[in-house]
Amino acid sequence: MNEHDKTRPASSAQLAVFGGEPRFEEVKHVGRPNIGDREAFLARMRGVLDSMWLTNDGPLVREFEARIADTLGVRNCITMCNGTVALEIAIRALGLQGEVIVPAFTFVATAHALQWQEITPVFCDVDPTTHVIDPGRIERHITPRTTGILGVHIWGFPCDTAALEVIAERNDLRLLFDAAHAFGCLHRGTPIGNFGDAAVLSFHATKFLNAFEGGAVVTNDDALAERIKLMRNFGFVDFDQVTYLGTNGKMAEPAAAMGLTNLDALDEFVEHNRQVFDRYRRVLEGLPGVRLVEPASLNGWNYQYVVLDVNAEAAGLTRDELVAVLWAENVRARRYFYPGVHRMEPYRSVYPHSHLLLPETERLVRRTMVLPTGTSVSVEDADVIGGILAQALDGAGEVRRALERREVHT
Ligand code: T4K
Repeated sequence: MNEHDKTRPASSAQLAVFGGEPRFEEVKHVGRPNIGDREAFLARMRGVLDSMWLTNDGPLVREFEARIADTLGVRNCITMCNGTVALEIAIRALGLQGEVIVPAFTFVATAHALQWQEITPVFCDVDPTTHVIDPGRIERHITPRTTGILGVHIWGFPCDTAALEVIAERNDLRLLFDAAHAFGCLHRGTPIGNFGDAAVLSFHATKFLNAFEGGAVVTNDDALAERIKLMRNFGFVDFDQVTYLGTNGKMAEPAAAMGLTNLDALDEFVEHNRQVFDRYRRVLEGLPGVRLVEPASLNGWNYQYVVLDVNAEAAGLTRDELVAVLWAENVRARRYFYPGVHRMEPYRSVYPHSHLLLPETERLVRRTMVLPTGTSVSVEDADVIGGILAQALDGAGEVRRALERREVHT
């Protein structure tokens, strides 16, 4: 009996799309939080309550910032209430205005953080292999209004930072990275967070390292870090003195307590993710039209996203059909980042033709899906999920007809 035989339903007729019972009683999600030692978290929270210091640059926030900076080997870490506000503040502190070049194959927050400040996101296509912004296509988008490049280390896959730094330098542009997915990832041996002018992290519940909600800007530029600190706290330098336009981007102590607790468990999280990924890789190997997308180097990756590329012609089923098969089994695979930010409002109405310059993005948003991983997904779950996919591909024609009958929508 090989790996596939052990894990798939005995026949495709048992798949839930044909009326069988879902393979999972409890729904399997993409993005269930990784949670460290509960007792350690509760002890920290008791300390917070006892001290009555709940927010505003509290001791746990400071400790969290020092630990993040130390982990990444970066001079400054300024935590925030979430990754989106961290992006907004970093963009403003860098003096970005006019137009900024950014990929459309990303979570919508990347572009919104610009548009929110009336800066135009100019969408640039991505590399079909690495899924990150294609440096070869950036310069054609530069106009006299361009002030920066905002690269996204999507899935924790590093951007081509060297090429982007050259382009930024040559054109006198600022270079910011959205590293929401990339905490704990290395690029050529250097922790992500050390490239460009600054990088933004997210500690949202669904991220590799979560603080319930949270984010941070990390930078080796001390002057920039000072500006960001002021902007995060309304521009206050002292009790009654405001020297800068600011907002409220502060992280509160409970978030830092969660962040610190999860930092302590980081090695366990990455090891768990790695084992789940390895099992997916084994089960999916050789299946027609389905490929696990990997970074150029697995060394120094956090394995937080299990990304599949579906070639519908070779698979006999489309990405959407495979997602529907999984949802019927209570596996909430996601179509990240469908339909592409350029096809979301307000960008779709303002730039109705932007897709013409984004052929690779258009292709990826139709082919890419993300499978559950993280500490709430076991290696055995990965076996079962891979087995469901194998079974569906085995009976592709019947599965398609069953889906048409069920009119399953995802
Ligand atoms: N840049 C990039 C590249 C990003 O991906 C993100 C966020 C940002 C910037 C902005 O950072 P933040 O401002 O969020 O810090 C989720 C997250 O809400 C979002 O943080 C994340 N990217 C994005 C990739 O995914 P949704 O709407 O797709 O997922 P959501 O919130 O429905 O959660 C997914 C699943 O996770 C749920 O179905 C169940 C599970 N879940 C979720 C939460 C919140 C839990 O089990 N427990 C939970 O507490 O956006």
